[in-house]
Amino acid sequence: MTVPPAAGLSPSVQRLLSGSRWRVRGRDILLDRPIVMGILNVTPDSFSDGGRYLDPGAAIGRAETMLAEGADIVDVGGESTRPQGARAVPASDELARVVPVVREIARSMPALALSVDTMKAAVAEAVLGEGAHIINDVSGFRFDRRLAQICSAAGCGVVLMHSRGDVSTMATYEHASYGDVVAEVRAELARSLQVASGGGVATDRIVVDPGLGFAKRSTHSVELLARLPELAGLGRPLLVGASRKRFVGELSKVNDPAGRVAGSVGAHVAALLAGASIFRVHDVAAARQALDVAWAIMTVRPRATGETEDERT
Ligand code: HH2
Repeated sequence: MTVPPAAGLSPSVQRLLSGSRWRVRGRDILLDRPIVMGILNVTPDSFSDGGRYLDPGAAIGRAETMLAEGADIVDVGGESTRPQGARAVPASDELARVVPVVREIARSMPALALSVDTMKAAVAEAVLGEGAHIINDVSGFRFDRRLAQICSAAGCGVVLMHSRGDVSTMATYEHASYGDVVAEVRAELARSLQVASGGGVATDRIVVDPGLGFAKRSTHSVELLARLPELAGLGRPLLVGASRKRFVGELSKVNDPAGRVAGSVGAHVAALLAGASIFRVHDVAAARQALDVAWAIMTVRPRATGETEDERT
């Protein structure tokens, strides 16, 4: 008896298994299993881990731990967008924070794909020169149009995240009024995709992200997660950043971001079931374990009528 390998699997699993890959600089990231992106904030003021990894030695140690815990990508950020009182950081400060860390991770941890969370062309240029593979722009190419040309020239991977407003307001509710949040996020991400392709970025280098918590109330973030398959219509793999976010705290009634690990894992698994491929997380070991177990269960092919154990294997 022959049964096509994907028969009986859900559309989101079939999409994830359809041989898709994210082409980043110098390598392909195969999307045939959940991809874990570990967060490394080298900032004094990030909402959940601000100040912990500002020292380059501490940051490198954290990257080593995340690699050992199963991270595929590490995302280094030098500018916080936290909900209360985030301020734009001058490029010189951001560079001083991220460059030494990026340089050392690129040298000593080649197994990690290296992403840098920045909205500035000058920072992107510098870190790509140090060996970064991916630029993660939470403005979705809204702020600095030169980013698209720089990413195109470097052939790096790009994360286009949905947000509204500027650095000081993008994680607040100031711009959080929507008719249909999913339709509007989808349309605004489509504009970011146009800017990227206008700047020459190849489509297969781009992933999109609904930007949970960015100009979104908790109800918006939850609805986006529930209706994630509608964003798959943009034709690009989906990255989701639910980790320790305010909506997880509100749903679980946990104030301290560090106490939201289990709730975050619940959101990651729900996002995987809805078709997300890449998960930006603080707690790598917990995410890796949960996503791998969920994925193993999701990819068991249902038994065809009359099919025996021998025929299945
Ligand atoms: N969330 C944050 C920062 N960067 N990038 C992507 N692609 N998706 C996200 O959801 C996302 C992101 C905010 O979280 P964090 O880095 O922990 O905090 P802060 O902005 O305070 O540094």
